[in-house]
Amino acid sequence: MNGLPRYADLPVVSGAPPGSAWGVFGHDDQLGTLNLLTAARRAAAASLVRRGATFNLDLPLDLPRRAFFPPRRPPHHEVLGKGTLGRDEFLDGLYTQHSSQWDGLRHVRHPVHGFYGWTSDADADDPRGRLGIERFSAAGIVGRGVLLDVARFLARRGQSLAPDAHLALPAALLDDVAEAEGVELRPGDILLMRTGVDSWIRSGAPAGPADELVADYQGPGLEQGNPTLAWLWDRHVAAVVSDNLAVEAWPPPSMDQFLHFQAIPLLGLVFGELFDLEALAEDCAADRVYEVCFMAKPLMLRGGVGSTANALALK
Ligand code: UVW
Repeated sequence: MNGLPRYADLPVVSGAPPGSAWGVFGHDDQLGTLNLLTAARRAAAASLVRRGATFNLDLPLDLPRRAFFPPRRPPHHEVLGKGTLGRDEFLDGLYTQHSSQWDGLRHVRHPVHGFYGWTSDADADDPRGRLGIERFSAAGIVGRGVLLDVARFLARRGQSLAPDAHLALPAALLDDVAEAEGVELRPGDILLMRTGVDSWIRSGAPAGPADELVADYQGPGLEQGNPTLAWLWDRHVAAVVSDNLAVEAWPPPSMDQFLHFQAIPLLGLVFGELFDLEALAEDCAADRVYEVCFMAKPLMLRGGVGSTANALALK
């Protein structure tokens, strides 16, 4: 898909809010930037698989061990029929956005303009209405993934990136990381941004009682504001996947500047969060190949707001 407008030229249809991509993928679109994952791009991504190596990108479902946002919490998993010939099990309290996750287009509405693509609140609340995560599931999220290992890049410059301290990363820094890695971001790519929060969460952080919400968390992520939105839109990424809490730095300076409100409902930009990029990052640092075939199958959950990640990278 070529000829997409630049961020500065949005919106492209009358009746669409300022700074929105509504109508770019058609009036009735429900996939947002996933439209950029064309068949040709998926086929090209498949050709990146040379060794057949796979990398799991999901944290275990019970991590993080403490929730950052109410009412999320790790699920309760129970195995039934122990000591018999057959077993069954159930998961209780699966918050699809507790662990490695996709933010679907129902996740947030813009405070003034509402949900993506002229979707009414009633429609977004209807279990069979628009923007449910089942659309992402049916399409699949398959394409060329590009790992930008910000944590490793900064560490090489002597700057360690604390997983629990606020740091707003300018999007232009991603250009420096890509250049240092010798990789180029192309339209329709899935950007995999690593800050090192994945290793911190895997190590059992944040400390403290597992049943208590993490209060006043601060963490690294993309800087809020139009330069970041323009950077992401103008590169025409199909999705932004990160290992941190919210793609953006946490907390945002104010709710007016909350990147989620501009990116998801206005641009239809697809976010993946709390992914585990550590093993992939180790491999990329070793072989200096930062492009992968990325595959994910969000849950076929009708009317869903988000999904567990269910993601793999192949090299
Ligand atoms: C925020 O909305 C801040 O994060 P998440 O996408 O996990 O809900």
